[in-house]
Amino acid sequence: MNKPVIGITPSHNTENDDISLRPTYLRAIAAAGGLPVVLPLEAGSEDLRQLTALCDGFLFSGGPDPHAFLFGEETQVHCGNVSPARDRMEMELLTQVMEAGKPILGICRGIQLINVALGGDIYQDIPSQTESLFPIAHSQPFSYAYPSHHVSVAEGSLLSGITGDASFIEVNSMHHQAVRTTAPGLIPCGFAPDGLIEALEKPDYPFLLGVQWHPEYLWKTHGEAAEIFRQFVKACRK
Ligand SMILES: [Mn+2]
Repeated sequence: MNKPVIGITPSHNTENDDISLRPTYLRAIAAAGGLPVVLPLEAGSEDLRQLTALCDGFLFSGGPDPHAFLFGEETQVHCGNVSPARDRMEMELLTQVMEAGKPILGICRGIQLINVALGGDIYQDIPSQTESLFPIAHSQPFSYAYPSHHVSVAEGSLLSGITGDASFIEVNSMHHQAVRTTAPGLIPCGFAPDGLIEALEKPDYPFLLGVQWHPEYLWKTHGEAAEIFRQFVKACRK
């Protein structure tokens, strides 16, 4: 039986215009039974349409900050690097993939990109735009292979179907931006102890899950991280 083909959006080095992808994304998808392929950044509408038809599911990977113009703001002083080329490709790809109704997994930048594309917005910089009595290091000071904070999982959600009995899971954290206003049609399904939204899903869609953490660094040691990839690839089989 052919494996589901999972198209993964690439990282873009805006200094030298290279694209790349950390191999742990590919290994996580492969371990879950999928066949991962890295998508090209330079693909026009027609090419993206063909790629949308070719792949069975799409992973929107981590990366730089979505440009503030995408959600109607000016760039603030603590915003990080951006890639307009990647913004364009991913925004257009997401539109086409959603028209086709194919499964979508967003990781880190991915959850932010999905939320912005569907009409929500994000904090451009968590430390300077939020005040919490319970500060959490969302840019963790140690290896991504170790979890650094917890996420509480909403009951009855797609995510809870993945995490099973565990309603309070351990995640890593390497983001300085986060979902602020949730886009229409999306619902938050995971929260950090400081209240930040760490996961989003779309209940009326075959499979659309965005997570703010990086399960691709945890899948070997944390069952629910591996299960995110397994359930995603399973949805792509249909
Ligand atoms: Mn976090």
